[in-house]
Amino acid sequence: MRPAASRAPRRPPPPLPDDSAGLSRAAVDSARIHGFAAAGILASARPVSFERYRGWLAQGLHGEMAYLERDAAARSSFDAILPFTRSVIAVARAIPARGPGNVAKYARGEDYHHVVRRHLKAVIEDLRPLAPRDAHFRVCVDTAPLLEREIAARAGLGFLGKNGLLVVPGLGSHVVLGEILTDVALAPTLVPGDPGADRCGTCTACIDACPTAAFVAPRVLDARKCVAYLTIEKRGPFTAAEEAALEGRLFGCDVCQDVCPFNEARGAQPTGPGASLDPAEILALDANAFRARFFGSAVWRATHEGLARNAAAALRRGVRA
Ligand code: B12
Repeated sequence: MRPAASRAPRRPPPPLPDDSAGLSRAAVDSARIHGFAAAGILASARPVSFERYRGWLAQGLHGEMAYLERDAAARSSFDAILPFTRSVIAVARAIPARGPGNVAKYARGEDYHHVVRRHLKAVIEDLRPLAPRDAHFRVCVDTAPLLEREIAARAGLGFLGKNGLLVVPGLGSHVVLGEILTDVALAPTLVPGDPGADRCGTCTACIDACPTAAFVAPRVLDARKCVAYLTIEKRGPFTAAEEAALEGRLFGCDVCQDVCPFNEARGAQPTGPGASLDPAEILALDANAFRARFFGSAVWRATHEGLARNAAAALRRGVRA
């Protein structure tokens, strides 16, 4: 996850389009055609959760994820990514929420960064002929310094559950997010109600089920305890307590989503390909074999050493694939 420095030159934005509402509709329709489950438009505005983000960092809840500190300031304005950003097209793509396994669902199959990027580029191609000639577009998926869940909620894609994740009504939280920043003025999606409102009521299933009690409060995650952080982002050896908490998981964790009633809509699904890795096989991979197997998969992020460490921890607990 590298901070994305702005590459676009600082030149004046294009003239306002004649029909910003029509362009917005075209963007949302195109996103649907290209397989996104939800899409909406946010008019460029200062993020509302930037101070919250800074507070989270100040408490050290991000652990070793130094990149979140390095490019923190860039999250206070879209212009750090694309000068004169006027609108953000926000999308959510459903991930196949298939069955249990020791690999988190979002990481099974082709790397979602590639999938979302490819389809957002297709959306841009659809929009270019309709947009002013000098328009700029910039695709972002996960790695840019953006507060993606805030953008999605404010663009009307859904709301934030107590597990901190964006829930798309009728679909649930098993989605990944992406954005197109543009200097074209698009009509924003009208969002009924407060996008930050708590829609979970008295339910605390995610907080109660977290295997490491990683939620400090509803929507506030101590990433240092989260199994996703431990298995993907943390470098170096585990403590005994961390190792015990993994319960054989090799990459990421879905517990706070699997227990969420908003995810029941998609029902139980049979386990699909890539759900589990055999820890013994993983331990036997050398660096070249790791590359051959995981380059182009989200699992690559864990690194060869990290995944081998996770596999060794699973084997010590007697967990097989
Ligand atoms: C760092 C990171 C992690 C870290 C820290 C997680 C975290 N909760 O912050 C770790 C490695 C632990 C992690 C784990 C996971 N991650 Co992650 N992660 C990110 C990343 C890169 C940055 C998140 C961040 O800024 N955190 C900072 C803190 C301050 O966030 P926060 O306290 O939750 O507050 C945010 C929101 O709650 C919201 N908010 C809070 N209050 C309010 C109020 C209002 C009014 C509004 C509008 C918004 C709002 O805004 C805040 C800032 O964004 C994003 C991509 C991105 N660029 O945004 C993906 C992202 C959040 N991760 C994602 C995924 C899929 C996961 C996992 C499910 C993967 C897995 N299965 O193992 C787990 C889920 C763990 C969890 N319950 O959070 C998806 C989430 C999709 C969704 N449905 O929301 C994202 C958006 C990536 C993507 N492009 O799809 N992740």
